[in-house]
Amino acid sequence: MHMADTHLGFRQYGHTEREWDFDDAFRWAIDQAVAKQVDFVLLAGDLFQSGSNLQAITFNNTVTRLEVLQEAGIPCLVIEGNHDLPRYRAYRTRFGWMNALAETNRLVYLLDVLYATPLDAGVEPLLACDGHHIGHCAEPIPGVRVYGIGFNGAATRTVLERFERFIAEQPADGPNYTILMSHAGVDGRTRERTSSNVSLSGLRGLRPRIDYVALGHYHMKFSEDNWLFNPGSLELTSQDLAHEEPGGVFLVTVDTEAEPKHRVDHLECPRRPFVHKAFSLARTNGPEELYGEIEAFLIGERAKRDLEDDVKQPVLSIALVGASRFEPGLVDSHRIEELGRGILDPLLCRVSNRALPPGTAAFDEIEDMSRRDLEEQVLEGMLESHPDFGKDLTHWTNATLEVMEASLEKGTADDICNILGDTRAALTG
Ligand SMILES: [Mn+2]
Repeated sequence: MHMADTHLGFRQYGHTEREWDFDDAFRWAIDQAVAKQVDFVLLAGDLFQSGSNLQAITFNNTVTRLEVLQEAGIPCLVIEGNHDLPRYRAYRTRFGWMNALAETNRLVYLLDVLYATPLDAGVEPLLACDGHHIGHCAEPIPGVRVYGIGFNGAATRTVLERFERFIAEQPADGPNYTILMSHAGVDGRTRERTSSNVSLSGLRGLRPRIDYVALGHYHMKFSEDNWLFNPGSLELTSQDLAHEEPGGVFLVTVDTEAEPKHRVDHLECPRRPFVHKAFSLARTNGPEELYGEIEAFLIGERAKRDLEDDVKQPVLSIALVGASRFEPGLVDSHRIEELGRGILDPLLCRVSNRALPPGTAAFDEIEDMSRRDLEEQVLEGMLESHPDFGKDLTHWTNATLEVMEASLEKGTADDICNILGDTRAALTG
């Protein structure tokens, strides 16, 4: 089983229940591992939300969960993610939480091969398992070898290049199945492009020797070429990721005689539901109309919820966005919260009023708008202030949209003249 980014101890929105949600998710994953009788578990970093501010209860609960694996005889191999780093490291050692858990036999901690020893030709990697709980690689079952490379920040690329040279020098009659577990992002998976990312092309050199790349770091689920796998965070760590496929665990079945050597199934982690909706104030005439829209939306959501048997109350978040037609400060957020609580009975209800005063074009609030709505809003903003168009704003906005569409669809000049003529005729009667 391959999992990552459990972020234990994350008290999201300052809510204690959310902290237990992350614990529930971890317990679910461990129960799956035991129920499916997996040979071993890979935990690709970010076991904890905050290694620098780890609470005793989080550490204790984690130990309790890991002991379930231990009792079932399932080794758990781990690397250190950026969130796992302790506040201080003892001088010249890298002693952190993973060491602490490894020294008490709860985990097998894989240190970067490149750390302790300069990776020159002929270096023997230190093998963990069978009493040693810290090493550069481990063979949790015969014929399967797992290397670990934790979070390396800006050095990620260099470290992987060195690892590629190292692995190429290993004897060819090595293990039957080799896994590289690493905590790094992948280029192209989010809008950001950081130095701690890897690129698929940059990893190509590892392909002849590595059968499975077990990643963690990014919180959405993805895989590439049936070779590189990222399971996604178990619980939802950010509202921004709510539209992504939910994370969970990969169950990997290996048959080295077959081609390909593995079959990989993803199990989705049961999560607390999130209900999020952005309301644009650009097409609402006043607060009362807005409350009505929100109420209708919430009633619709409740109807959907009644059909599902979610045990957990949802997290509800309502955002007010767009360039408002009225003073956005007139909206009573408490009233919206009361509507939310009364209709959906959520765990918590977050209302954020990010709407802009009339006459401002709101370019930052476009995430939840369709292209058509956005274009309409921008055009309205431009035409509104013009003396010739402001009076019949809706007409001219629609006409402009039609002209845009006609030109995009390679309409002729005559088509465009006809649209303008029809608009004028409609206005002058
Ligand atoms: Mn993470």
